[in-house]
Amino acid sequence: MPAPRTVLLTGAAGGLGTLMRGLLPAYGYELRLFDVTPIEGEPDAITADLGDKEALREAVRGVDAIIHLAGISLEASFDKILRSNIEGTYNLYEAAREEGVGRIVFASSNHAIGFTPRPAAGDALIPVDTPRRPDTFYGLSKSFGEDLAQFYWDKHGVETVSVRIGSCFTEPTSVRMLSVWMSPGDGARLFHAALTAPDVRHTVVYGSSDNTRLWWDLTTAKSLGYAPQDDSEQYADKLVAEHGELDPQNPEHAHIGGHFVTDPPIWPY
Ligand code: NAI
Ligand code: 15L
Repeated sequence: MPAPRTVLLTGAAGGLGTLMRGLLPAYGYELRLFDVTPIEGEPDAITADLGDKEALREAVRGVDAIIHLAGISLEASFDKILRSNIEGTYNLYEAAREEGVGRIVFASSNHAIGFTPRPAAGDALIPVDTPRRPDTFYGLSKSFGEDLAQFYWDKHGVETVSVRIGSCFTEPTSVRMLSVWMSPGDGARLFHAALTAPDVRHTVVYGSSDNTRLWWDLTTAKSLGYAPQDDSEQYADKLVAEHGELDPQNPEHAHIGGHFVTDPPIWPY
């Protein structure tokens, strides 16, 4: 596959989409933006829902690759998750297949494996082929997205890198995030690697910085050419002083998914 240049960024109005709109052009990408929420200052952005198959087909036409971030990013009723995340992701893959787009980077989530116990110090890191244990309907939709990606590779030859993102925000804001944080800079480095690595077929990777307190194995991400440069440890003293270390007896602290396991934040719309 030749190196992609024109990339459709779905979910471009969201938190991660906004960070990537700022960072990815430096890698030479020309971004086409898509979101149901209008984006101020971006008159060419496509404002449409993932349920609008015609709009999606037009949006993917002529792009070299897609970064698929759009969808409900927290817990919601099954009906809402079904419409935006499950049917919406299916609609996107169908549009890509119909228009001959060969590579998708899918924003999966750590919540696809949220009920996995977090490793204690000295335990092995969690591999990418650990059984999926979604912690929410949201996590279940990410698990579906990974299966959909595998199916579109096996059946139709559409390649995907499914990135099980930890927490991609400017700074980590909890002790859990010290383990799962992905700095925005490392996020852009990982998406760039996922867009350009040859022959990825369907590859699942964890999306985080190379944190001292890492819970999962970044080997597969690194095999795509990802070279993380950040580590959350610089924030550890402050966060541990504020909140204390994680308590293994507390179910919120004992699982990868953190508070999504016990009291997930609810999508507000
Ligand atoms: P966000 O909630 O800030 O952005 C999601 C965007 O998707 C919003 O702009 C929203 O308008 C759009 N959207 C929602 N439903 C849509 C629909 N039916 N049609 C078109 N657009 C729709 O979420 P964030 O944090 O930017 O995350 C982006 C993606 O990455 C999401 O898929 C999320 O599940 C995933 N992810 C993010 C993590 C993070 O740390 N930010 C961690 C793990 C996964
Ligand atoms: C996610 O999947 C969410 O989309 C994001 O908002 C964060 O909550 C993140 O996981 C996390 O686990 O911190």
